[in-house]
Amino acid sequence: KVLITGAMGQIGSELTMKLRERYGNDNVVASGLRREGSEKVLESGPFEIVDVTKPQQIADAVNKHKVDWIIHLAAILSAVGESNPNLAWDVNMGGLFNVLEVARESKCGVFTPSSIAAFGPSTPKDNTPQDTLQRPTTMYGVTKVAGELLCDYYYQKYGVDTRGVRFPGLISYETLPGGGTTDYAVEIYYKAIEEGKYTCPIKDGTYMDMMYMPDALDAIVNLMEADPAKLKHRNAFNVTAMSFQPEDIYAAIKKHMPDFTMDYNVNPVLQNIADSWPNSLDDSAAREEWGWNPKYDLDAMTKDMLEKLKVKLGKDK
Ligand code: VAH
Repeated sequence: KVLITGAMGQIGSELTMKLRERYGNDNVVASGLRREGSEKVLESGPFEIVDVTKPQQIADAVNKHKVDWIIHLAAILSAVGESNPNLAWDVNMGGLFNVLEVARESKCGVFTPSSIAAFGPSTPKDNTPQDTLQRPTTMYGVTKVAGELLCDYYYQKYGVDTRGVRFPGLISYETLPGGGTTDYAVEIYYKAIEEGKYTCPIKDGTYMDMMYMPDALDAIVNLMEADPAKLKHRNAFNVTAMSFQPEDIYAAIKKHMPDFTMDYNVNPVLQNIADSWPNSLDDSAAREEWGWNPKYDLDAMTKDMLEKLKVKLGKDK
């Protein structure tokens, strides 16, 4: 049985539906701060109110449903984290610590994602290695590196089966991202359809790793189901599907919508964060140890995103 924290978020709302299809509705317990958000999640299986900063609420959900895997997605993302670093520390570090403690006591496995944000300006930027220098300069990044180390600690010291990937920016059409630095790559599709123009907050030439949500969900399932004997790494596998700059995603959309226009109004806070992150990751460890193999590149993602968003926004007529 699986408990998903942050199940109403950008990843959680889609992962819940995928896992319910795969493992059965009643075997996947969704949870969040409030009984609000994706109707599909609320109607298709069990839901619990869980604030991850309150350990008893995690323990109650785990005990009530006899959970043996916790997929911990509740987090404050990079941009929101810079405007509220204390909250980011409390939720990201406090929440993860609470989840790991409950997992230790209840003998659960834990999957929790790290991020390309776990790297900083002194990390090699191109083809960033799996094992390298990690001196992030955002509170979100600090919580991600510390989270990776804490998950390793709980595996080595207590035998908790902890696993995780370093996600790049994730792009999807179901649920908006929750205040990250890569959100522009989601917003641009909405604006292209709704307004035919977009003002980009990230400077052209700023490369960041990105991934379409279907590949991200496959990464979580494939790592969770991987043979643990094959895992040389445990947490924080580098995974990526593409790396692009604003001009590239603009051009990919323009192939389908020739009248689409884009200009720039750089947001210094977002630009600062983006500049501190890698340009492209080396994800060979994930490919070797558990068969990571993304399916969507920029053109395939753009074609699917525009098709699905036009339906969602009622512009497919
Ligand atoms: C963010 N979308 O921008 C998240 C993610 C790599 C980016 O961690 O904060």
